[in-house]
Amino acid sequence: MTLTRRTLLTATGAAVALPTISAFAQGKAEFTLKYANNLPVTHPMNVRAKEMAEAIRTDTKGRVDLQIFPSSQLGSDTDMLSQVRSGGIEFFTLSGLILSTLVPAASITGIGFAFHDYDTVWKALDGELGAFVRKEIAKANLLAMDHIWDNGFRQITSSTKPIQTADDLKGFKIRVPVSPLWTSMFKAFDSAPASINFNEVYSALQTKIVDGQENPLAIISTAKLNEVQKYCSITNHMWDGFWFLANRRAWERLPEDVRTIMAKHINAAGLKERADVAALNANLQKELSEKGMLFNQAKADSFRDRLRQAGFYAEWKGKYGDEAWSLLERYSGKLA
Ligand code: X2X
Repeated sequence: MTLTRRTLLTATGAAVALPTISAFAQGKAEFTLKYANNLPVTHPMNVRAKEMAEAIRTDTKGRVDLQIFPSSQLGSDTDMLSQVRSGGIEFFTLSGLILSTLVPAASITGIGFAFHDYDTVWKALDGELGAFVRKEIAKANLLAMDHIWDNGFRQITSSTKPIQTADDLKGFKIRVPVSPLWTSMFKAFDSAPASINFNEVYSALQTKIVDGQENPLAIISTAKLNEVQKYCSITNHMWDGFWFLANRRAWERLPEDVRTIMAKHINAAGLKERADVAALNANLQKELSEKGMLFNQAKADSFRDRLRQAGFYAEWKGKYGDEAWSLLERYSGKLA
């Protein structure tokens, strides 16, 4: 029998289409993948991730079932980082600063007061600074998607007093994420930083193990930290984002067409999440005030000057090296 173009197409079409349709109908996917994160389901990260998983299921015709595990259900950030490295989970979103426990260069985007505004952040992160960090991440056998997701500019909350100037941070018991850069920064302010994973922050604040913490308003609100914190000081002391990480072996095992569809939807969801978070961070002050939080605008200069005096910038420039530092300063302007 000679195969005409028409019969060949029908044959392949049928062979591909039949199992796919029945798999879709039974809800049995060819690839079941886990994506874990540390944020509440109500945060834009999880809202956009849910849409993204649906779009991936539809566009792969049911071949991919991306299961989402929010709220540190699978463990702390430290635990989930181990799991994405071993392949226990395939995807994980993590702050570059926490990732720096594995990839030291990844914390460079969180240097205090480096970015003036979101415009500069996205220029840097979607530009050469982001490309540099992604290359460093790849050396650790993890893959970072093109577009980092937003966490936001961070603000300091407290149960004891408003933070107005750098002096108010002296001796202040503040929770910081598990990351050398965060600890170093608050040591430069003469605070007493305690490294605590996010899944334990609410109870650490509630039981007064620490008096304060720092996070963007979108997290303060969705994680209800205002229930256990009275004051919120707008410091904008650093920007933070979440790299969308994949276990490299798991990613490379996926067929190329599946990878293309997934990367497209993950990156698109990240861009939508950025817009959501920026809008929330701009508007939540009113809502949180109505719930009783007391806001104040801190004096950014006093914090920046203190970091400079304490040798914070010089120290980290030495750690990252001149090349990486000048890449940062291309976007931030002169820091040290
Ligand atoms: O742990 C935090 O404070 C958080 C949620 O902002 C990060 O993931 C860095």
